[in-house]
Amino acid sequence: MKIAIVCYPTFGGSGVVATELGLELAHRGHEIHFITYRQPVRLALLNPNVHYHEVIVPEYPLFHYQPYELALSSKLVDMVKLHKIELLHVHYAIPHAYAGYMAKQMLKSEGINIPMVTTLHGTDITLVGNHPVYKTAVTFSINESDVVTSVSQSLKDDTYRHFNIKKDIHVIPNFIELDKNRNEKLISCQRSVMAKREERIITHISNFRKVKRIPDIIRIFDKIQQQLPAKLMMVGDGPEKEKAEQLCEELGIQDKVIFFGNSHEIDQILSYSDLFLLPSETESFGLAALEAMAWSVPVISSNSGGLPEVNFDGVSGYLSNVGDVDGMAQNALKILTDETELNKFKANALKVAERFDIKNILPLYESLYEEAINAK
Ligand code: GMT
Repeated sequence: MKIAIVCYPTFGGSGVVATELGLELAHRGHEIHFITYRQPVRLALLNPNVHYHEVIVPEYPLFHYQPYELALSSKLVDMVKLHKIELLHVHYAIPHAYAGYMAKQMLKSEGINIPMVTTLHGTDITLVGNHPVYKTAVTFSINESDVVTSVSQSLKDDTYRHFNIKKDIHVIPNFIELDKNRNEKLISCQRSVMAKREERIITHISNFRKVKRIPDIIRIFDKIQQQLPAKLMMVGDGPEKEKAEQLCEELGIQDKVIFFGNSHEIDQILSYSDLFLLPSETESFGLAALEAMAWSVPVISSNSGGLPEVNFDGVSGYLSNVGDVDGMAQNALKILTDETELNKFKANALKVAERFDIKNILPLYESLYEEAINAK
């Protein structure tokens, strides 16, 4: 199949999922066209089936807001015609489903009928899309999609709860590539640079937005490090980062917390981590938690949104109510203080992650694509 993928090219989970999906589809022989405003961070172009088309939005001083949706829909129409693309797969409803709908309409006027699959990722429904300013257009573009998917059952329920959606929503969970090339030598050498042998390594990865409850992470770690030697790896960047650095100073733990900023070395960092923290206010899926589990790292998380669908309480880690810093710290210590317990949780984390192997999930997308193309 010839498929166009529209996504955010940043470090965010929706862009990562879209990129990994496109790469694996290309690997399986499909022709994939990424259409976005910058090359996605995880996009490797060295595959003859992978194409990247940049959406350029010229700056014009008359516009207070540059019209990205307009440029994107034009680009979609041009690329569909040029490359005979058969299907659009847009990730994150805002504004991609809206631009995709416009592209479909323009193509229709030229006699080209192209199906659009919209994948809902979370904040496009729970935080941003739900805002009255966007709600009407988001509802419209979801209802006008040919196929709608969501990354968890929880997100599907939220979508029906918050929007007047008449379409069936297919749940296709996020996935992970388990058989990545794992270079043992590099990994062991990096661990010794980051922490002493006896120190447990605790990690958090996100875009440091309010929804991630960054201060909770610092406070949970503070409680852990009072009981055992530990280091905290904070990976990513965003509005809450500075406040987090200040809190570390106030608590006197700044020498035990490393702020990496946005890093391309996620796999290396996870490979030597002992525990992952994700106490988010809400999380439609929690891809970062799954990435950690794929490196045999148990997860301490909140029990909100889709997290219970990924992190199994008492198996791959523990879940607590949002804001229960004491409970999360106690659960973390249960895992970290006993070597046998830690090893049990590590093995379980990997076992649970195996359920989300890309090899099991990708065919679900492929069969939806085929259905949509055949239904044209
Ligand atoms: O977590 C974020 O703020 C980024 C956001 C995104 O759209 O990139 O992530 C959302 O999509 C990910 C991939 O499907 C999910 O794993 C995240 O749970 C979801 N984030 C939220 O629901 C807050």
